[in-house]
Amino acid sequence: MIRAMATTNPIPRFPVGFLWGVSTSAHQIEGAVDAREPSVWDVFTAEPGRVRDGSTAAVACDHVHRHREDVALLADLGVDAYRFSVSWPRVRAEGGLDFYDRLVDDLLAAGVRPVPTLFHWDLPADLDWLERDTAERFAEHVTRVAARLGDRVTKWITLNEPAEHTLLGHALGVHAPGRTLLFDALPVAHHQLLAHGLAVRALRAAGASDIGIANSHGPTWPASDDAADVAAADFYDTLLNRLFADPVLLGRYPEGIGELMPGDVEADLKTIAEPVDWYGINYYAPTRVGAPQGAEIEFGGVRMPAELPFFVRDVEGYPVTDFGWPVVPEALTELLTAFRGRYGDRLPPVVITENGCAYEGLNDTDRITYLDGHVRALHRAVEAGVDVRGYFVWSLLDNFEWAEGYGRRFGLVHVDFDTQRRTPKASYGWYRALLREQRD
Ligand code: IFM
Repeated sequence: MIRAMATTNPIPRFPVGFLWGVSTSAHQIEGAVDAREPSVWDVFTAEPGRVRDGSTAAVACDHVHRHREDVALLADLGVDAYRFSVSWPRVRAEGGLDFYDRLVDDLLAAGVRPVPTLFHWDLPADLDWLERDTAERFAEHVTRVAARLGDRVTKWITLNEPAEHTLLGHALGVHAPGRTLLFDALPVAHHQLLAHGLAVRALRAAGASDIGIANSHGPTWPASDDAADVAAADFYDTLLNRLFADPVLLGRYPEGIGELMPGDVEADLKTIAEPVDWYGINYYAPTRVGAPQGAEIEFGGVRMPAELPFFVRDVEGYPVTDFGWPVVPEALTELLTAFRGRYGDRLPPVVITENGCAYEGLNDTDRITYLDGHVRALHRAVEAGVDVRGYFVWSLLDNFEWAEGYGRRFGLVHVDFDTQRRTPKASYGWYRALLREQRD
C-alpha cells in the first residue's frame, strides 16, 4: 500500500457514534451478469455510442465472485459501515438473494455494518418509471429483500439519486434508459418518490427503524447578480434540490411543480412524506447557473439542449477533478447550513451518503486533498449546529462510472480491470488513519 501523506493539522473530532463508511453500487461493481435478469443499463450499454469507452458492466469489479476480498479491504480500512446496493434484477433471478445473504454475513463477521440501498438505477429491463405501477413493484421488491435480510440489516436506504436518474436517464438521455423527454420526464421523478414512500412503509412493516434516502444535492450559484441569472439559478435549485427534498421532508412539491405530476398528487404526497429516520445527501460540487443563451451546451460530458430555461456555466477559480467538477469543500458547509435554514425541524439527522472525486493514479494526493477538505467542511457544518451523523466516501473501488465507462476512477482502491487486482491507493491509507484518529 502507498503510505498516506502525514497530515499536519488533525481533523477535529466528530461526535461519538458518528458513522464512517464507504459506498458502492451493484451495477458498478458486481459483474456476474449471467446470474441476474437484464437491467435498463444492460440494454443501454449494448447500444453503440452510449458509453464513452464502449465498455459494459458485465464484469466490472467482479465483486460477486470476489466479495470476500472486498470485505477484507473494508475491514482493514476500519470503516463502521458499508453502503452497497441490492440489484433488483439479481433479486428477481433464481437464488439472487443468496449473494446478499452471504455478503451481509461476511460484513457482520468482519465488524462492518451493512447499509443496503434498494434501488441504484439498475431497473429491471421490463419495467419503466414512467409507469406508476413500477412504484408498487418496487415495494414488493423491498418487502422481499427485507424479509430475507431484515434479521441482520438494520439501516436501510430506499433510493439513490432519483434526481440524476430522472434528469440524466429520462430528460437528457445520457444515462439509461436514454430518453430525451426534458420536462415530460417529471412523472419519472414522481413515481420514484412514490416508490420511496411505499418502500418506507414496507420497511416499517418489516420492523425497520433506521431508514433514509440518498438524494443528490448541491448549492446552485447564480452566474451573476443579474435578475435573469438569479431566476435561472433559482429554477435549477428547484429542479435539483427542492423537487426531491420538499416532498420527502415537507409533504409538498415546490410551487408550480405539483400540477405537472400525474395521478392523485395530494394523496401520493402523504405516502412520499412518510417520516424517515435520517436524510442522506450525496454531495460532489456546486453548480453555477445563468440565464438561457438559446444555444446547446456540453457540460461535464452532458449535452444540454438550447430550450432549457437555464445555462450551466463553469465554476471558475477552483481546481477541478478529472471529471472537470470543481473542488469546493466550503460549498458542503453552505449546502448543509442552507438545508437546515430551509427545512428547520423538518430536517432529520443528515448522513453524507456519498462524497468523492475522480482522479488517476495510486499516489492520489489530489483525492486526499479533496476528502480532507470536505471532511473539515462537514465538521464546520456540525459546529454550526447541523445534526450530521455519518459520512460515506464514494467509492471503495474504481468501478463502472456509467456513461463514462471505466475512464473515471473514484476508488480508494485501484482496480486493474484486466487482472482484477486490487491495490489500495494513498487515499485508502489516509482514510484509514483518519478513522483511527477519530477513535483514539
Ligand atoms: O458513480 C456515481 C454514483 O453511482 C452516484 N453518485 C455519483 C457517483 C459519481 O458520479
